[in-house]
Amino acid sequence: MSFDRRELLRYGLLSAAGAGLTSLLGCGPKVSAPASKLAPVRDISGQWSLRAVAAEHRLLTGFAVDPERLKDHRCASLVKQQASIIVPENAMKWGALRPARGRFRFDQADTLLTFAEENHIRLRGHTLCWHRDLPAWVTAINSADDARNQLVEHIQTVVSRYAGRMHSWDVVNEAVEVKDNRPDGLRNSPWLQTIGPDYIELAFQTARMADPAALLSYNDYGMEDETYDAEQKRSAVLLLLRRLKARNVPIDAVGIQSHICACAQYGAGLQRFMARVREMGLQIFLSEMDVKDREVNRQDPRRDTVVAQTYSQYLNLALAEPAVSAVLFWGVDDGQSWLRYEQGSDEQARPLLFDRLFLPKEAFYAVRAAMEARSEIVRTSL
Ligand code: 9MR
Repeated sequence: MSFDRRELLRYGLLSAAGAGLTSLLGCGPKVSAPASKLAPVRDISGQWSLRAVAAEHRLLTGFAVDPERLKDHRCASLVKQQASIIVPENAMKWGALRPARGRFRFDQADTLLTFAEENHIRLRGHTLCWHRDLPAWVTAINSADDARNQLVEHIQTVVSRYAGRMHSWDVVNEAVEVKDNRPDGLRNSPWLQTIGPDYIELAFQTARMADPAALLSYNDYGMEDETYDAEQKRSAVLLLLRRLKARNVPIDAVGIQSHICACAQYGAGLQRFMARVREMGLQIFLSEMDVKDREVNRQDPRRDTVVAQTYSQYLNLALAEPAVSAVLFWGVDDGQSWLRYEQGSDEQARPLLFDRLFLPKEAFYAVRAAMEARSEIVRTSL
């Protein structure tokens, strides 16, 4: 019996998504595909790379990287082989770019753009306006005029420096926080406190003027699963997006961060949210994907299978949405993931597609298969 490439990959998906893993997690039922006897194609180069498979299915794909990581040639070669888009994990945040008022430091960001351009990889900027990673001189600002001037100067300077060379910019990041209890759903961030709710519009307008070619996105987390909190967050984000669209604010895309969890359920709530975003004429980026696997028993040899299955379930759902145009993972290899040193420091976390030795894990094959399975209807619409 012989199979063509697409069939093999599809069977690969099935084998990555083995049944009966929910008992491992001690949480609700997970949608599982039936197991198959056929293993996925193990070659990950050329036509079998993530970037090649993604391109066939109308997707860009890649990783968050920081320039320091690219000094490790194993990391750099893997990024060149697998990515059609990258995003700086930290190198374009205020903390990296702004050592002092009136001063900019572009060395790290420049290194990344040079690497991207030399290797025909698109670069996505992250992030122009966020409540975190702000230098002390910014959080000390207490007048509306000063805050406005600094925000505008920052966005003008940074965005125009790279104008015409960026795929997209996360203009505003994580501006919604339901728990802050405002009727508009906005986070009580330093920018909101000084400038007021219009800081969001100001940031987008300034970015568009500085680079009319880059796609401009709003990026946020906590909108993915089927919990009450996620539904509240989705409603608040939709409210913000509708307000921006009603005021003709230049926005092109929404980043759904997708820091997903092996113990959560994903379904209709996310599907509905993505459909509403598409109806507003916006693209969707799955912008910071990884899988938290803290709940999985550390000793269990099937831990990687659970992570792979979570990727499969989430991507099978999300990639059915035609507005999704890019999938980015928040790091290249497990050794450097933020989940190892932030959020309770799970040093054992195995959330990404490659292990510490840069070898592909089951998660890689599950993701590649989910991209390959993206239907013809999705690929030809939009
Ligand atoms: O992974 C990033 C970590 O290295 C930084 O210390 C942290 C603060 O700048 O930001 C992490 O990345 C965050 C991203 O910028 C926005 N979404 C959540 C990510 C994980 O916290």
